Amino acid sequence: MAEPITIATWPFGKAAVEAAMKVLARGEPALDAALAGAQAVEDDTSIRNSVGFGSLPDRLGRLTLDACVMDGRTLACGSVACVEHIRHPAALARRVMEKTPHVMLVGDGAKWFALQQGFPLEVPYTADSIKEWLDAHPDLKKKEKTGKSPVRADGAADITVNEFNHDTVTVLSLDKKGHLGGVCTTSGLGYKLPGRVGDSPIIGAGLYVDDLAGAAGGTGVGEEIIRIGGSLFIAEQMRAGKTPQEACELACKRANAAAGRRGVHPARVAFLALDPKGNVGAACTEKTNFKYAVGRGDKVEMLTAKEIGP
Ligand code: SD4
Repeated sequence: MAEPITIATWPFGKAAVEAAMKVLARGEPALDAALAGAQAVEDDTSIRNSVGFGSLPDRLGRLTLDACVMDGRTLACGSVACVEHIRHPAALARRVMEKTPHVMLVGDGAKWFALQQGFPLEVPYTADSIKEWLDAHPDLKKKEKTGKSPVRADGAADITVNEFNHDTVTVLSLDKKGHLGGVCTTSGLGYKLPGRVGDSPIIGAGLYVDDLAGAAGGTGVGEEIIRIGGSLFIAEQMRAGKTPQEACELACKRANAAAGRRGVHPARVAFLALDPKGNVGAACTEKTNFKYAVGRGDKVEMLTAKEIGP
């Protein structure tokens, strides 16, 4: 019997951990727990700039969501990307895993599949999220100054990640039977270009879970995480004997080095990891200020990850 444990990204990860730990306490599987945790955050529209409905839309004001799930027992996985009007993309990703021969469905295809599976189509915007988009949209601001066209679909220059602009919850759980499960769900970077997909729904980038190695997840600038295959990299480091902490630090170094080759520093990414024995690790690149939640028994702790320089 393993001691159940759940870890999750960012301060809102606390709600995810609390929900997941209740499921684990009943002896249920890690993937069910991680999904319950992710859904608790998807459902909370009060968390500013958070995951799911109520979070920051793309440049055209459309909210498109990305999510994936992975079961460490079998490497079964499922994913949806750029899906609109679905409140629970992580649950939809699980349906892709369970009901189709595929791993990933995107855009309208994912939405049609959701309808087929009985998911309701819903309006994802809240009064606050619309106001925030209007206030912060860079092109609309430009219009105030220049009077020119308010919305452009080109140019990604303004894509930023800072400690106030986080919208991804990654939840990793270890259940009583010693199995690992993981879920990642996000609205992606705020003001992204329409159609943009980050690391979060990409198995091996935003999430990887293998009972024989460990579970890992990423958050931050998805482009940098995709470039290094962040979560698979960490899982492979654990498979080769590194601790979760060492593996996350190595991934940050690699991300910084890769970003540095394009003259970018730091990469602005963060990783967290959990091994099959219940050891936890987390690290972030400089200036990322990554906080994460760890639940063991009935305690939930908020921790700050170590920052890794070049
Ligand atoms: C993305 N990695 O879409 C996500 C963003 C994120 O906290 O993690 N924000 O690139």
